[in-house]
Amino acid sequence: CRSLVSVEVHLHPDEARLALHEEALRGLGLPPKELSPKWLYDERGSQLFEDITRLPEYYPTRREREILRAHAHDIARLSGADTLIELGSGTSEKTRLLLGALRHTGQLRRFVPFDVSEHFLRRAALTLARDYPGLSVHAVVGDFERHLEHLPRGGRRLVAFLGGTIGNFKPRARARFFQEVADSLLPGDGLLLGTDLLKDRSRLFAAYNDSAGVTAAFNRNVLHVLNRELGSDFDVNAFTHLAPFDEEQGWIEMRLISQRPQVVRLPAIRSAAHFEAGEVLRTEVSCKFRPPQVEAELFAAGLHLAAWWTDSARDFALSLSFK
Ligand code: AVJ
Repeated sequence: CRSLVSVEVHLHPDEARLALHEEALRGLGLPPKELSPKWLYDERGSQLFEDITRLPEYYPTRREREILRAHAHDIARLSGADTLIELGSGTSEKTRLLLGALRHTGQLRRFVPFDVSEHFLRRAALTLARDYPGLSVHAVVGDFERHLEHLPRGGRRLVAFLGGTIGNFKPRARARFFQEVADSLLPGDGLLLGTDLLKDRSRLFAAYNDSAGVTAAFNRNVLHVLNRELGSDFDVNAFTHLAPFDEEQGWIEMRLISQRPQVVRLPAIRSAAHFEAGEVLRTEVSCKFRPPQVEAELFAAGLHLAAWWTDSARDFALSLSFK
């Protein structure tokens, strides 16, 4: 049978490595030191994140799934989409709930997974094309902070950005991202956005400081990534994990804390990083939202809220907005 799978590449491995080099040079030179959460997701990091989603303390994945199970058909009907574009397409389970509902409307034609990992995308694309006969799968390899202009055109499109990954952007980058999404959409196209909501601080804390230490391993893994990609010599065991909630910023901040003074060599960028005892390296922020704030930020970018769903505990929310 004719294959309906195609792949379009806007981000090559060399470019990704160069981006990491530039980022590391900038971020490790800052006070306070920081890295982009992007580098958390090598193969082992992606596996550890999968493990996180199954932890008893980590509620977002389960809550979002609950919402999608209950409302995928409403989403499909309201969106009227024939094309589903998934940014940072994670596990295909949530994708399948949406594809199933969109297929049910009879309009589904195309699925566009958009992700940085070509390897991962190819695998997902082939599996989904096999499981949804007649669906054309067009994978796009890119960074959704830089390559949104390459979203395929045509048809009525629904862009899904799930999991609460929007929380990884700080406010300015978030506004820029919403604007870029809005600019790449046409009237009638929609954005399905997953946002984690503000809640009891002890539950927030527990979700990012789990008792089994999986999040700690996930966080520390970024140092292995740097050692591999930069030829650096981070002593991974000399850093501990802590992810406090910052009340002022409204975000969880993942930190690696140097347990002793140390100098880390960074050969690939001909540099070195000095850490004092107790010094913090920030590896991720994860913003938590109030619904009216999300609506206002979407509106500021020209995206109009059409519907809003939460789970039974109001832990997490999905919003559907249109250009
Ligand atoms: C994948 C970005 C949604 O912020 O909750 C999980 C990543 N970090 N535990 C999140 C994460 C620590 C996750 N996102």
